[in-house]
Amino acid sequence: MSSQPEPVFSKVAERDITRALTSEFAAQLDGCIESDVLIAGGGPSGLMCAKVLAEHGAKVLIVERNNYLGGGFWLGGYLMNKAVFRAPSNEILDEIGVPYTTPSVGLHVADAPHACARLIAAACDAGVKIQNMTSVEDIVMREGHRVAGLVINWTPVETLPRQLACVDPIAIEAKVVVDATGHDATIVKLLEKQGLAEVKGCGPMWVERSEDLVVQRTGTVHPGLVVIGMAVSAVHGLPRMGPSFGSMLLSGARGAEAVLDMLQTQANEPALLRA
Ligand code: 48H
Repeated sequence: MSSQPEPVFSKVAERDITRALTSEFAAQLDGCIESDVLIAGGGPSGLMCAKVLAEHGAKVLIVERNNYLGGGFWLGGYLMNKAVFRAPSNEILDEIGVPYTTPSVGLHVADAPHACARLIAAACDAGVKIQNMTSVEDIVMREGHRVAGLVINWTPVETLPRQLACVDPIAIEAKVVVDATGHDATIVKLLEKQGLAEVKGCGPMWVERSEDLVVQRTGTVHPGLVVIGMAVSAVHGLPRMGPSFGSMLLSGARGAEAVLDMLQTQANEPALLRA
């Protein structure tokens, strides 16, 4: 008679798994109802911004409508899985441990999936929380028109016919909101609907000008709202840069500086948060 082999895995039943998931999920969502910073969009600019902010001790949540983070960073250019980084943005690749080649002075090429995976890991390691499969539907506004949070819903809800899925969203609050939704500039477009902002749309490609301009124009567009990454191009009508991703990383880092300044100002003048 053959004896049963020793089990490999710990003794866990289905109910244990379901309970573990629901309690961890509830705890995470509860912990994210109020954050220092909410970042809409988990592409390269949003991930970079979140990483820097979390490294400075801020409580950061990324709200991402896809089931994966990384946005357009996974593919690089033309489905070739390679992404270009112009100096000095390769210093960020060094910092997060992404190998790259240097075909000519100041021009660096990395495997996009490797760079993307490392950036996601760096953001998670820094303590950034992630709510994926979650779409931003609207913004929370306070008197004085300060952006004070995001209205979110499960992504599948927006893809179902209205008569099947009339699910009300929920709101989460933050001291500062960041629009990192890429070409869509979703959060600024929501302000545009209220007549409080304008989204001009990206201009034609001109890499040399666009990357500098994106970083230079990164910053506050409305009280409580910072715009980073490709959303900066869309808002200000800047030229695009194609598969050159350095400006997305540097814009994320510059946006983090703008957020930290805003958090500092609010800490010095707490009445701003109540306004
Ligand atoms: C939740 C949302 C919502 C929403 C969108 O497109 P991304 O990669 O954006 P960036 O700015 O970090 O990077 C841009 C880069 O990938 C790129 O496209 C470049 C450099 N193009 C150059 C050119 O010439 O075109 O990521 C945005 C993220 C995505 O993951 C979206 O799913 C997410 O935002 N998102 N998340 N709620 N309403 N809208």
